[in-house]
Amino acid sequence: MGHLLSKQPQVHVLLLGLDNAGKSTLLYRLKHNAAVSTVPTIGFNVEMLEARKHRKSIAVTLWDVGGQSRMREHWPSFHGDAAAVVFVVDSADPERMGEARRELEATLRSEALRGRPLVLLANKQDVSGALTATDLKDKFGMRRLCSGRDWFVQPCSASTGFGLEEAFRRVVQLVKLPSDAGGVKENIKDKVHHIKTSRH
Ligand code: G3D
Ligand code: MG
Repeated sequence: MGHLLSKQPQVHVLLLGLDNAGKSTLLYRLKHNAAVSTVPTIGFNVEMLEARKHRKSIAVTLWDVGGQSRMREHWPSFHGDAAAVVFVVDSADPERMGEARRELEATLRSEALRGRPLVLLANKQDVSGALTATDLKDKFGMRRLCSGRDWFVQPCSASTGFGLEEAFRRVVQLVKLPSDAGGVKENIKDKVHHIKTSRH
């Protein structure tokens, strides 16, 4: 398995959003549906999923780096490798929409993320009264915010699983494959090592 995986093209995807948006729930859901490998949590969660693109098998590593301030300093080091961003929004929490939008705007300002595709997840669609994907698209001013990159707004519920497959498929569709298909496991090990050593 390890041998096979190391030959696959690999892409890293950042899972971002405010605390309580549903990132960890989403990752847990996806893992139980499609994960092929896991790495223990060290202040963040990471899962590798298999997908198919251009008739090839690819490895998609999803990084839920956590919203805690002590992890934020590491975000730029993740940005450099990210092929796409998935930004999760709690659609049932209108009071934090402004904050979520500002966070997304700040993230997209990162030079390392320039031109990278964005999938905005309108999560918690199972909650009655939740804002719809169209509401979010308008509230966030996506067309303007995301000019210069591919983007998509997907309604979903990390709790029920609704829309998650579509969300993942969309991410796979939008990412560009790196020309270099190095060993993803080595990359994860390096990154975990970097974080562990720079925390103290
Ligand atoms: P985070 O990792 O982005 O901080 P979590 O968010 O995944 O920890 O989720 C925060 C809370 O929202 C959790 O509730 C979780 O169960 C809930 N949640 C996540 N996704 C959904 C969803 O799609 N629908 C609903 N109804 N709830 C969701 P608790 O109560 O455990 O804090
Ligand atoms: Mg979390």
